[in-house]
Amino acid sequence: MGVTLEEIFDSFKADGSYLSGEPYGSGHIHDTFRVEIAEKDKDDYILQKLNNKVFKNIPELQNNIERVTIHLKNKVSQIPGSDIKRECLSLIPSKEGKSWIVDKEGNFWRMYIFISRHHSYNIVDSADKAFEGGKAIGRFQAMLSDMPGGPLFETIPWFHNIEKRLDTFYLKIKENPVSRVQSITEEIDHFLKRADEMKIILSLGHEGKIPIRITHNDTKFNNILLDENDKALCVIDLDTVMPGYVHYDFGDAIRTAANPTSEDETDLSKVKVDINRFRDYSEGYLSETGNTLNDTEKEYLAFAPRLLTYTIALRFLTDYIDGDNYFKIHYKGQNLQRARTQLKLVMSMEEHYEEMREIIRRLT
Ligand code: ADP
Ligand code: GN1
Ligand code: MG
Repeated sequence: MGVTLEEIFDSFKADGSYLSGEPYGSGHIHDTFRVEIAEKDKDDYILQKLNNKVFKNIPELQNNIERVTIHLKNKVSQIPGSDIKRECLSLIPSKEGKSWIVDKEGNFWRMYIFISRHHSYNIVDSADKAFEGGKAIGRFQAMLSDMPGGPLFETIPWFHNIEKRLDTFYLKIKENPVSRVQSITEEIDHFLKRADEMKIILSLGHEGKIPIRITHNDTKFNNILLDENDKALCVIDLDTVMPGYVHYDFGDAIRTAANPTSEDETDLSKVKVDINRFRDYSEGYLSETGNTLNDTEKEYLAFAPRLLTYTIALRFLTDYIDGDNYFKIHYKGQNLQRARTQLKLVMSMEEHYEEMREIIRRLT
């Protein structure tokens, strides 16, 4: 890279001097680095080179995150004993007073305080972790429910809109830009067969039966940080916080919290919904939101994991057909593997659907 991490770091008003910087985390979108500070008593930082192919309007994106983090900080600071630097993301202003910079190569960067002593899990292996994850997302939605200042900017238009996602899928199949369609007809059929039933959440929205709220929209479990005792700490990755249905957050979190394997597990016999983890997450989530959700929202919670797992599987396969332009991949064919793994999870959720509905009924 022509610009060094240290130069980027120096463009922000940090407290402390740069010691080292290393790639960090397993996000699929940005390039994330942890910056270690020479002084041991000072906070480390997270530097992110923002993906502006995915997020086309960085100033509006950052404006959203400024609004959201200010509001969350206000809420958290009212809780006695709270730890403001670890329970919400803290953006660091640049020396020019903005919350991002553009480097001499035209790349956008932002910086946060590194949340110390956190645990981040790609796979959830205990009841308590799932429960705490549910609590974190429930509380996050509750805290944002009275954010002032009008609707947030839609950082990715139609992000979870399954009709639009299907339109793009059909278009890419037709274009077949890198000649991969021939080899995945079986997977394509699985998506086509389920396309109609996936539109139910959108229909409920159009009919006015479920409200638009402020949602996170990317509640993969590794975006929920737990503390050193594995208690809910902080929800991160705020790029897609915008108007949405609660089902989007609930469904995406279950997709990861209740799958005992990785997102691209190759042994499909291991990929299935873990009903216990589903129950634990639901309990945590409903302990924070049970009083605010309406009856229709509750009734369709159990369907949400099927929709979100299907949607994200569809996006992985679309990206595979397109030649892997969106999600970061670490080996050839990873997007196809992710799509297959997620499809298998959809099927398992279908098999266990009645049990999932019963669990939600009992909890509400
Ligand atoms: P992406 O959109 O690429 O997933 P994220 O914002 O989720 O980017 O960041 C990637 C990873 O970096 C996270 O999963 C988490 O492990 C880590 N991370 C991000 N922000 C922080 C922070 N403020 N403190 C500690 N770790 C962080
Ligand atoms: C991306 O940014 P990250 O890695 O937390 C993606 C999500 C997908 C997820 C699949 C902005 O999440 O929508 O569900 O990968 N984020 C964006 O793992 O597209
Ligand atoms: Mg992330």
